[in-house]
Amino acid sequence: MLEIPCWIYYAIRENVSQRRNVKSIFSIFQKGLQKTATSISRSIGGILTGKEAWNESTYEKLKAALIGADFGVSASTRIVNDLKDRYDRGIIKTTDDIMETARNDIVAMLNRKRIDASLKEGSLNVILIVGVNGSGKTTTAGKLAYLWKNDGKTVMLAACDTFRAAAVEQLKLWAKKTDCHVISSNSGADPSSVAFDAMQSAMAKKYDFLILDTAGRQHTRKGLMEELSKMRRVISKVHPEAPHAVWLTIDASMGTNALIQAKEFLGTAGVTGLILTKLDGTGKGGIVVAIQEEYNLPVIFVGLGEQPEDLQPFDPEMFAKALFESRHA
Ligand SMILES: Nc1nc2c(ncn2[C@@H]2O[C@H](COP(=O)(O)OP(=O)(O)OP(=O)(O)O)[C@@H](O)[C@H]2O)c(=O)[nH]1
Ligand SMILES: [Mg+2]
Repeated sequence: MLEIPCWIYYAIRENVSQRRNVKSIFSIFQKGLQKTATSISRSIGGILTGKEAWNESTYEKLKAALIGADFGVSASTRIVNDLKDRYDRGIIKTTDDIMETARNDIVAMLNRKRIDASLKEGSLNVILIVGVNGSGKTTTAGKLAYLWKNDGKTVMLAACDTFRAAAVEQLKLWAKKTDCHVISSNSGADPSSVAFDAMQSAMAKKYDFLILDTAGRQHTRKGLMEELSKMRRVISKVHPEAPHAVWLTIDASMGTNALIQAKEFLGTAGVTGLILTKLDGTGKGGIVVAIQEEYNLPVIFVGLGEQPEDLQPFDPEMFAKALFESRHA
């Protein structure tokens, strides 16, 4: 089973009891994944036209439909092989059966990945948010602050993107919206010095969470990637266990480029988990599966829309159910 740290679930389940329920969380997944779900149901729905027997062409079309939604060759092949096996054994025969099999296979694949649940309740958790330009780092930092504040936790934000003045203002807006303290400096300051100040302040004031927003950087820019390593070193000098998590935000519409980004950041920034953003804006949400299959990196959160509550802890069951609904029936 995927071991999501229990505090993440607490964060969301507590919210649930106060304001929402599992059904409405599922509706966020459903709405956010609508484009991918529609593209899947269109492409798979048209494959079985009559009562004819399934053949190689059926399987090729099924595989192409899955690859078209960015599930990746490996996951798509596994699902199609499973479909073939089940059809040959007479267990399945309809489009509904295809959807159900794919749904179950995907849940099984996603649940196979384990994560190091090293984040704790009752002490400071330092989260470093990294990623390429425009991938959703600042918005995600703000949405995480929103989520944890609603759970009654104390959250500090640190504007370590000192590259763009607008970035500090953007984070300050989130701090205001979520009623969180923000540490910032002048534009052009060393991001590591902002991180250092924020670390000292969050520790002294016994915050539950410190979320560090960083500047966007292309994974190909060596100097900027080394800047991240320096930040990590400075942070760990203040607290040997920090950062407790390094989360890479990836724009879900990036396709295979997302896989390349993940690889580079994994190497230099010590990424411990992924946040797939903007899933609502793409018909290729299968990338969530492809990226977990390719690297042993768990998807921790998914961005399913523009609203603060649209950042959700990743739930394989809800994800697969939202994608493989039998809408055509
Ligand atoms: N629809 C949608 N939009 C999102 C999501 N996450 C982020 N965005 C939008 O994506 C755009 C870029 O987000 P930012 O948070 O500024 O990205 P960033 O990585 O901080 O950008 P830089 O700091 O410039 O590297 C903004 O317009 C956000 O509103 C999401 O899950 N869904
Ligand atoms: Mg930003």
